[in-house]
Amino acid sequence: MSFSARSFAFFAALTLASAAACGGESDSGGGGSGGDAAGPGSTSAGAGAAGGGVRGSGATSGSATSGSATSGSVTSGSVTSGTGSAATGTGGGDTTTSTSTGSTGSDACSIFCSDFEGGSLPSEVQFFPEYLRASAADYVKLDSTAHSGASSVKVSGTGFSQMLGVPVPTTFWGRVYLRSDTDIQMGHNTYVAATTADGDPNNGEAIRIGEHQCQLELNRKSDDAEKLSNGGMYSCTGGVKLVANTWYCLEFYYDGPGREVRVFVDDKEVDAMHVTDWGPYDYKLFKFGFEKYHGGNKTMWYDDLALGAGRAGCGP
Ligand SMILES: [Ca+2]
Repeated sequence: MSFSARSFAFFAALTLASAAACGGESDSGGGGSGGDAAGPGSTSAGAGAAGGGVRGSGATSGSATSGSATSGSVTSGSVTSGTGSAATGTGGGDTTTSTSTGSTGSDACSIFCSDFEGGSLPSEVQFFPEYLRASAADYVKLDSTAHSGASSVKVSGTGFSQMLGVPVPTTFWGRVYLRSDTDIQMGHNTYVAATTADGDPNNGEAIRIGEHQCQLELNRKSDDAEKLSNGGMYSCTGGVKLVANTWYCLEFYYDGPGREVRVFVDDKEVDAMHVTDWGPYDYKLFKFGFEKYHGGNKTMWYDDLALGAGRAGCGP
């Protein structure tokens, strides 16, 4: 569908419920759509995106909780909801101190932190969808365009879904620095998400933070409910806009049982994306990368990821 035709469709949908804005998310080329398309087969094989692991440690010494994630698989059972102590873990290969960016507190890394400086993707991070895991390197790799240090995660968003997942408890805070090679798009796509399922983009519920109508937006997979950062107008007017080749500090709070999601950009809360009635959900996995429903390809970089029971903040 051409840009103009799609635009017309959007405006035609304007008078309908906002939930219809994505039209079922079914016009994305050959790559599937909206998290609802079946992938080309599914196998459990694949070596995984993880190499020698970098296990992030908290910014403070704290009492360590033993991380039990092992290379090649990530067990959700190994993740604790955080007790205020820093997780240092024993999985993976070389252990390096993780992010020291900003005011990362003792519980901001209680789930997982990484500055992606370890020379390979941390072993706790796995590529999804699983049926493409064997070719994960085509989509995700470390890159020298970094927010901290010399390395970040580069995501080549050329397919329907190319995401990295980290197991999380059902309530968590997150902080990640992100940038992309394009201005925020009019088409609908996802940057990060929390999901109740196993990581397959077609399974379970997913509460996604991404782009639509040239602005940041919050979107629910099951019914396409959407919160645009401009307060709901389906136009490119207003809202939070991320421009090309610029690092942004994205923070998010997912409270599954409490049915709440909060989003912050560069320390400022995006009030229009605050929901208190989405759920209850039993989140199991946090994902970051790029998932494409409408619109063009996009290359994205992620650095200084912090997932924990407490808020990391953006810091200096
Ligand atoms: Ca880094």
